[in-house]
Amino acid sequence: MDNKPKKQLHKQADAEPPYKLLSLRTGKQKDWAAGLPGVTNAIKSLISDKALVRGGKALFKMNQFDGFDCPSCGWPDPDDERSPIGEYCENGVKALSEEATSKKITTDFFKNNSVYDLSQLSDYEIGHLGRLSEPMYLPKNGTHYEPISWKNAFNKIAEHLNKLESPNNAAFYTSGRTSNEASFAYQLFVREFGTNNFPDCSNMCHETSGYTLGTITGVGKGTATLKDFYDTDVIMIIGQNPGTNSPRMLSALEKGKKNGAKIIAVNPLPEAGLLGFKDPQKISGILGKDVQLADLYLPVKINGDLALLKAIEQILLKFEKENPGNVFDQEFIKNKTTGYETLIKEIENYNLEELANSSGVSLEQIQLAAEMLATKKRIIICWGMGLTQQPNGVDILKEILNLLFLKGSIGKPGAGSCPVRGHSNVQGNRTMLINNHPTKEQLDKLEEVFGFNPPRESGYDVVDTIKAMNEGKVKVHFSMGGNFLSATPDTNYTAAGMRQLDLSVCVSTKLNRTHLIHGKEALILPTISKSELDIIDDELQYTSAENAMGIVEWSKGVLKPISNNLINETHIVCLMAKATLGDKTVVDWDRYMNSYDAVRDDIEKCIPGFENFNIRVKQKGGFYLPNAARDGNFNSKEFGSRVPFSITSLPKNTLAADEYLMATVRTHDQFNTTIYGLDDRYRGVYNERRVIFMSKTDIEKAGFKNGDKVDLFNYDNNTERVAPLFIIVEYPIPEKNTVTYFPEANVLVSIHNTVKGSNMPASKHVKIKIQKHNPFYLNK
Ligand SMILES: Nc1nc2c(c(=O)[nH]1)N[C@H]1C(S)=C(S)[C@@H](COP(=O)(O)OP(=O)(O)OC[C@H]3O[C@@H](n4cnc5c(=O)[nH]c(N)nc54)[C@H](O)[C@@H]3O)O[C@H]1N2
Ligand SMILES: Nc1nc2c(c(=O)[nH]1)N[C@H]1C(S)=C(S)[C@@H](COP(=O)(O)OP(=O)(O)OC[C@H]3O[C@@H](n4cnc5c(=O)[nH]c(N)nc54)[C@H](O)[C@@H]3O)O[C@H]1N2
Ligand SMILES: [Mo]
Repeated sequence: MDNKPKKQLHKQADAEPPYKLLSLRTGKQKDWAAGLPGVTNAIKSLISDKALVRGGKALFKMNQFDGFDCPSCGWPDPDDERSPIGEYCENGVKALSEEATSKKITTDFFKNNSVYDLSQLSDYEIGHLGRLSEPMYLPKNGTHYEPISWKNAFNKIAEHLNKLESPNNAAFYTSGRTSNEASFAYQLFVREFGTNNFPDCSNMCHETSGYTLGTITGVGKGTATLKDFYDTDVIMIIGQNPGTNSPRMLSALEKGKKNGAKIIAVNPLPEAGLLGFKDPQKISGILGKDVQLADLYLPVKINGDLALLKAIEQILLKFEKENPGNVFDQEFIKNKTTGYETLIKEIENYNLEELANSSGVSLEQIQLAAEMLATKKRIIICWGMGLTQQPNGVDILKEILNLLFLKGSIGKPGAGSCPVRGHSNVQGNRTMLINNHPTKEQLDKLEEVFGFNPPRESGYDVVDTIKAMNEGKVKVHFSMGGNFLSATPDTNYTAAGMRQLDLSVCVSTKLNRTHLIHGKEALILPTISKSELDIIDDELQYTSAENAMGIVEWSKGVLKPISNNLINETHIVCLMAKATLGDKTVVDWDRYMNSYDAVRDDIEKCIPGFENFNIRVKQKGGFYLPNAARDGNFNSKEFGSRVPFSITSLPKNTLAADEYLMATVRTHDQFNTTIYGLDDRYRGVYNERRVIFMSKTDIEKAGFKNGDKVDLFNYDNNTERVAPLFIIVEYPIPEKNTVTYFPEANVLVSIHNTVKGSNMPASKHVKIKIQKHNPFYLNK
């Protein structure tokens, strides 16, 4: 057999999926989420790809006490009752069938398809090729990936890392699925190698939350627990789409409502999962009885949240003056905060009508919201990407904290902050020290326990890494999971940076575009997934993860791995460390390779809250990590034990007559850059992803029609960015606001458009212009 790859002219792979339209169908938007269609759709997705046997078996073990952690979102599992048929939602099933598919990509497939050819597939098609099953290597000037032995792969990595002028010429990315054990070993290797360059998916996700909460309260995590949702007065859900992105949250909301809670939803889009709910796990839900969720829906303008919060505070202040002590928690304010007087003066300075105008919400509706909050003491405020990805996201979150502090709604049952995390272990990755800004205490501890000198200066985050690659300062890029190219902003700029690398390495379960937009040499290292058995020396291993509410629980896969040639993430780290550091290392990597218990023992030595880790992680339901802010004990570096009221200022959102604000969101059929399907059922959009939602008025004013083909432009920093060939979909959305899907629209998100303070890409606040489609722009 001819083993040589097919010869063909070297063509550079495309950083974006083909600009091809499918055939859009639109239908009615839904006003409730989950229920029977949810279950049927989920089961359909299990049957497709013949994943039924593998996926179906695994389903019953997902999120069970002795099972594995769902690979989808980070919403916690109930710690009392769990459904005997599995604790999952429609999108959890889709995530599972995506990774538990029986299809796999073999070395022959890579031999027959060049990297360029693969780039001509859509992301949906690439994802449906199946699981990666062998380590692959792309040589310099190569057109096709070739098989490589694991040993040679680790030697290549070592060779490249060791010839760098400085360890800071390498960057080590982490996506949020990596277990605590693999993450801890990973950061240990990277720091022993000598850098803090840890770009991670948090840098695009909840960095804004971690930064703000950490600065103000001393703990960079939320405070509300699942139990708090069951017994509370008001739940506000701002800039988050739980029906699609954390469907199991709907059960908690329903339970809270049953016990008397009111829900206020704040979102430019009337998302189905905010309005109503049918629980697919319950007979009443399956039969179609839906529960109304939001008692009040506030259609805020994109970035109008700060004005809205200030308006609510002003009305509450008026109530407080009429009824002293009955609206604000004066005791909390007196004992736990600073800056109350200044805040009050500041709130009073605003003109209420102007605030309402800039928020986009009518004064009557704002009044209703304030009335719902006025006499209530237990308030939970949840938020998602709608806030964290705004340029002034830090200020918006500070204003949320102002409101919680005025109401004394933090540090007590039934109340608190709830940044709804994304990836299933994104919070755990940070706890395990995947952090480009480690604290002195954390580094001192590593030094004390392991005896090497960890680098002390801060490293690169995602945005810094992309810039550094373009400036030639990062030459090796290693990805522990994820899809760096497609998840990051300014796709063409990022691609230009990736192409300058000497080596790009991805530890992955599935093929994605980051494998195709590579360094001069590239490696794909296939790994086992969460649902698969992880066996070392005949002994089944388990890993652990921390959910969005700070509970650490174990996870044990149940399926036979898709291939015999996969290595689990922890072993990949250890083998890479041994190859790179050789005799110099002070860490006993073999100990970690023999059993994850050894890694957990060292985590216990280095990270507070993990006492008796190996014993407690096996407890039913896991254990809570300490969270002083949850107990009402604040201890921030800057402010000490009293939390400050923050003075924030309103953003100047000026748009030219032909400019619009664009937010990029997820459809119901994707997990980040993994495209499960082509529909966005709840929003009534089928079989197309290149769509832009616009209001009826804007469509008419601009002289367009519903269904018109358009090109989208961004001109930040004097650079023209184009996303050609989108279809206008008329949608109930505030004027001058538009919505597109991520990752297709990432090409428009400028690398310079970032969140002040957290340096996250501001992917929900992109200034665009819209023009009638011109085929000229289809040439890449
Ligand atoms: N099925 C599925 N589950 C997922 C994911 C997935 O892709 N698919 N991703 C996971 C990850 S990593 C994350 S971080 C989470 C993300 O979950 P979400 O935070 O829900 O993410 P998005 O879909 O980006 O959009 C959030 C919402 O913000 C709203 N929005 C936009 N701009 C504004 C604004 O200015 N103000 C307000 N108030 N709202 C605004 C949008 O209309 C949208 O409803 O989900 C996680 N879970
Ligand atoms: N414009 C815009 N951009 C955004 C966002 C947005 O709202 N708008 N959201 C941002 C957010 S919140 C996030 S979190 C990031 C997500 O960024 P990433 O986490 O980088 O992206 P994912 O699409 O989740 O990564 C999918 C890939 O992970 C790999 N994978 C899956 N499971 C495993 C596993 O168990 N182990 C390993 N090693 N690999 C695995 C597969 O190969 C798969 O192709 O994107 C960000 N980008
Ligand atoms: Mo995320």
